[in-house]
Amino acid sequence: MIIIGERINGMFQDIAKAIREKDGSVVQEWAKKQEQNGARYLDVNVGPGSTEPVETMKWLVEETQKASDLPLCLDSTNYDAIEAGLKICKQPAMINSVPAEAAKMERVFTLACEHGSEVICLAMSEEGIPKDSESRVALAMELVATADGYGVPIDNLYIDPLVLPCNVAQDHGPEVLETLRQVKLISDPPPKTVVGLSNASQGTKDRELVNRIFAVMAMANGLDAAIADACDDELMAAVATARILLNIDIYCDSYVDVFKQA
Ligand code: THG
Repeated sequence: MIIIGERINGMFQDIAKAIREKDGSVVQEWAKKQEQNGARYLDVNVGPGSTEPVETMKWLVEETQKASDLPLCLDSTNYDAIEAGLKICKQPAMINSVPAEAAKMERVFTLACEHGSEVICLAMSEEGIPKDSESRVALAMELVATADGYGVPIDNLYIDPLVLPCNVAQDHGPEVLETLRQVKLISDPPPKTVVGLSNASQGTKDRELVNRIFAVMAMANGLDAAIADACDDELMAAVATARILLNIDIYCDSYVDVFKQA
């Protein structure tokens, strides 16, 4: 499983402050720190309630790219902000994200074709997030079929079954895991899968424990990527260990260090 570092997000107080004060050093530090700790992509999100999402996205992308060459995961529901970000990304990016809604799929899949982007596809529609795995998988199939119609290669698609906090939506947990399994059966080759890992633990007492346990459970069900806290060493060690136990990496005595350096 690859880690998409979650930390450059205006949801965090220090990033919100950096945005307000146009202090790029904070963004650059998080970019470097996450890369050093094993992140393979960096999520970039202007945060909720941004007054100028397009300008802020451009600024965050520029500051991030000053400090890291990792590909970016442009995280916004504002597609003008995504497009502005894509135009200045130095290498192909990931668009985060699109739900199964016709007008949004048209905009995002067209952008993805123009820019050679990967796309995170959300298992939700106008009606919201369904509970049962069958409905989530049906939405995933709709997204995959529609992307194909626009010419987006299946290798560029990540299905996100949508993780909700376990303290308020406990019954969704098994449905998310089952969706991860079933998505691998909908096409050959199948799309990849991704989750927003820290969602699982929002509002819970021992967040890091919830995150790392859910991470390895999801990996056992075929999870390919997670937007997660790359600076949580216990999480990164759990992921490295699960990769060994799932026979994804070859065992060596220092595999946790190797995972970070890879
Ligand atoms: N799927 C996709 N993209 C996503 C998500 C997803 N992007 C955003 C989010 N979910 C993943 N990123 C985060 C980032 C932070 C937190 C959770 C998920 C988080 N933040 C602290 C909180 O809410 O308690 C607040 C910050 C602070 O400590 O100041 O938990 O699911 N495709």
